[in-house]
Amino acid sequence: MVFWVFAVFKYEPPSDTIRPHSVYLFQDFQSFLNCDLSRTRMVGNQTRGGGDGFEFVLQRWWPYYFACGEHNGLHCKDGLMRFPVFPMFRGWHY
Ligand SMILES: *[C@@H]1O[C@H](CO)[C@@H](O)[C@H](O)[C@H]1NC(C)=O
Ligand SMILES: [Cu+2]
Repeated sequence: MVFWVFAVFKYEPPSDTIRPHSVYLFQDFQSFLNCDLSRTRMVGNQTRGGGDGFEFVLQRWWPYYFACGEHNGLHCKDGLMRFPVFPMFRGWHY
């Protein structure tokens, strides 16, 4: 049996009134804590979150750490735009 776990990201694309956002995936928890973007991978650029957003496949049962990468981590540092994702196995449902 194959099953997929996704994180779904949805954010407004930039406009006159909306400041841009983006999604970066950290390689380690320490970088996440410090909002250190030097060891990250962009998974969603500024326009990618528009419409229905996009899905990011979580391939392993371990924590994923995401943050907005704008202004060199400022949105991350202000505490609002970073979050961990813990894929959880909730059992089989029939
Ligand atoms: C952002 O990502 C989308 C979807 O992957 C792509 O079509 C678009 O060209 C990208 N925009 C920029 C500015 O890189
Ligand atoms: Cu942001």
